[in-house]
Amino acid sequence: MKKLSLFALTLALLCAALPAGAQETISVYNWGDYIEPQVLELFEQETGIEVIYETFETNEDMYAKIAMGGASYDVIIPSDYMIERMIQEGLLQEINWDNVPNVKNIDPRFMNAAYDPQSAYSVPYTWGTMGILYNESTVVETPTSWQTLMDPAYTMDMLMLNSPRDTLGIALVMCGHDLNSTDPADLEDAKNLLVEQKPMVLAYVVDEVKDKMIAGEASVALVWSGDATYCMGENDELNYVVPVEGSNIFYDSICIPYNARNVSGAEKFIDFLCRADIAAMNYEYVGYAIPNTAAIELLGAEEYNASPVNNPPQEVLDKCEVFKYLGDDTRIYDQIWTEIISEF
Ligand code: SPD
Repeated sequence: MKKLSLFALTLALLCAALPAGAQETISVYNWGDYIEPQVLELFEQETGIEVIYETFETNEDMYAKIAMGGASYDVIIPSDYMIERMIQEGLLQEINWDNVPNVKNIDPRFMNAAYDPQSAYSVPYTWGTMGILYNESTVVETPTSWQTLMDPAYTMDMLMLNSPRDTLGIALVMCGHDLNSTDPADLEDAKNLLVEQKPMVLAYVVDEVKDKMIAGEASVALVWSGDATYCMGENDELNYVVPVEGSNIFYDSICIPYNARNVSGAEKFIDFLCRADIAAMNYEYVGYAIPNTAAIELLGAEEYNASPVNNPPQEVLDKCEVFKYLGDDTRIYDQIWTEIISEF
């Protein structure tokens, strides 16, 4: 009897500690400026699940936080090479496709990519290229080559990306090397080029590039194509080119980390993002090309594909390469980047 009342008391105390009707939540960790805020509101209204939303600036920042294990997120949106790394390191969990029926809207050409060959861990969200965003009214001549970013005419008039893999990758291409090179001599060339370029750089930025280019604070900038689309929509004098030497093509995809707390909520959110109307609304806000065929139909495929930023010519795509995870050599990239950026 005594035992029973002790049990009843413990139960009562436990129940009192649990908030009645506790709010279901999911935590989402995404790039800055990478979702239409209304999408979050609509999801909350439709599902009753509250979204706790945090942003990061680079794949490397996001990775560090998750790999250290200090943070738990239900949904993250890394890029290709980082997904490859996180799969290898056991930092992602497989997606149960039965719970993501809207994956049917994703163009099959974007599935089973090299970074996730079985499409077990990721759902394509956006994609794009890297290139030069330039102001037609202030450039000396229309850029066609990456060498524009070494032109002293743009001293303190150019913006570079504060993102190690992106900027070093393009520096490798500028030196005539492969953008996935791990050859120490190639990387030394890339480093020397960035050191030489540094006195000409007004700032190393990520999302701030948009306000600065729209406001005419610089003539040229190394950007991701979606940000170019956004800026070109705000300022008619801006244009975008993927230089002739070739570039990076990237894919950002939605994943569930190994230590997610609300997997079923995460799947609901992923499915919501794959819905045609939601993906279309999101595209109109963020500006990045989307792999969602049903959303492109809704937006009007003809108009969507008329943009060479969304739909680059085949000869441009042929010269673009995806970043790969480089294993231990990633450390050399990190070291070089720290040396470059720390003195700025
Ligand atoms: N506003 C941030 C957009 C992020 C785009 N991702 C680019 C990934 C390049 N590897």
